[in-house]
Amino acid sequence: MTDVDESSKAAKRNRSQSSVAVRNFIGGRFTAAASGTTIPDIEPGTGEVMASVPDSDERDIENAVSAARQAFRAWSNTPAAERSAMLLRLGDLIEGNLEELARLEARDGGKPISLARRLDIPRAAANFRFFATAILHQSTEAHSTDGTALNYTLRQPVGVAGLISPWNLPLYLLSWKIAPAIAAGNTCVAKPSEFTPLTAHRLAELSLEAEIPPGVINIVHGHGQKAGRALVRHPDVPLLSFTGGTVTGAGVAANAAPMFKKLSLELGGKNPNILFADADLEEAIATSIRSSFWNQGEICLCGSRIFVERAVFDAFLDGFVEATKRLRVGDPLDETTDVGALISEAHLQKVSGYLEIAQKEGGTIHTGGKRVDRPGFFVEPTVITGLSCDSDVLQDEIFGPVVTVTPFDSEEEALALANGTRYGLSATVWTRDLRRAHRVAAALDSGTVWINCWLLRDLRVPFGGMKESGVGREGGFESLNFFTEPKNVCVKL
Ligand code: TXE
Repeated sequence: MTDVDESSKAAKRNRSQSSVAVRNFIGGRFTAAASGTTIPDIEPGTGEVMASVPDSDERDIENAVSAARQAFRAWSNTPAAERSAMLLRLGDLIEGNLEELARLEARDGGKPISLARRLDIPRAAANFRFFATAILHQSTEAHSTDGTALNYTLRQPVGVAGLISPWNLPLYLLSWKIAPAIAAGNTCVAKPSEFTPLTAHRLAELSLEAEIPPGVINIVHGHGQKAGRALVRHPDVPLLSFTGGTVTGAGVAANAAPMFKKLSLELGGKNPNILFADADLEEAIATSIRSSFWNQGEICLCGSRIFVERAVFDAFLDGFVEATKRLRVGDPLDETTDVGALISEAHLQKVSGYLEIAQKEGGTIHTGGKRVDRPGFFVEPTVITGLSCDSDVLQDEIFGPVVTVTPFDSEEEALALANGTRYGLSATVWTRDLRRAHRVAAALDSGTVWINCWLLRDLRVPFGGMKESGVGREGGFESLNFFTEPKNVCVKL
């Protein structure tokens, strides 16, 4: 028997578990939605229902906000060192349950289990540990005003934080919001994506084990248009952190605007990956395979527009297409899988629509280009050349395993092409020329620029996007600043 046979058998064993009934987590208790109804949670790798999700509405949001408000005073007055210890315990519990959480994430979101093990779950644990420590080092400023007054700044928690997270990196992005919010002394109501509720449900259980007091973390599941919208519009939620699509983000901003809520929006991207002729081609190809196809291309930081200097265009394309062909598309629970399933049938249809546009517009599809003929929502990793940069394929966030490769002749042209979208989240630049690396980094419309790497993250650095990729920054002290309100106190001497 081959290794592949063994791992697909193991994948089947991992799936033989009964379907999960997800509950809301409000004031430390698990409850059904007030409506009494549920939403089916479909497993992308099989297309079958694997769990039921509470179909929550404004009544559940009201209960959760009320529990969070009640918990706020005690929690915000808990010494930072005690809050920190609880967050560290939660980080340890995530790490201690890594295997189970990785399996849940792979089944629920369609991502390869190897990626959940390597990326999603360790980074979720790291988020709690990082903010547990960061809160102990947050400092504020003081100014003596010509000997006549002393000004100092208090950084106070805001109250109940509304946290809305997407399906592509479910626990990773949820913890990216919950950890700084509660570390800074806020309580929260989180609304995970209705497509991927399972690790959020498990996080709620782990938060009880970590002895985080009831009401500090509340989790309400359900549709964005119902539960999410009610959270955004709730008058007792003064701060919102949202990660999701640009169109949804615009709706969140519009709903929040009349109440002047503090807002952080992490939205879509259509990120350039620029390769100059002097780059290390082998390393650039290996990393570009990950930046193109990791998590099926469903990461807002994926580099879906590759621009290559003409002198090495053919060499890059040959190597890149060959490496793409070697990727194994398959069961997310299979240890040997490189590319799993897209999140839903609807999303697969959206991605397929762009493959049709590419064909209609005369693009050359070097590999991929089709749905994989098996149950679930699988699309072949696809490499396209020959499209105009005005094409929707190069302008819209496809959020699938689809990349374009386009030649350029000069640094100036590369910059114009890279900046020629409405997005500005991240960019990668490949070159050995130090001066050019810094020059291009400064000129890119992008919240993050990676030089000769991709997704190398340091939690201390600011993270967020320009243009339609979002508003505000999170990460490190940017997050702690966002989740606190600065108050100036002026004392006359
Ligand atoms: O995400 P939505 P969708 C992009 C990607 C994808 C597109 C649409 O291009 O194809 O967005 O994805 C909640 N008020 N990204 O529609 O709608 C929703 O329940 C309040 C990029 O699945 O943005 C979920 O919890 N909340 C992105 C969250 O918003 C609402 C990751 C995100 O869902 C709401 C995901 C409303 N009116 C998709 N409507 C990234 N930046 O990484 C929905 N929600």
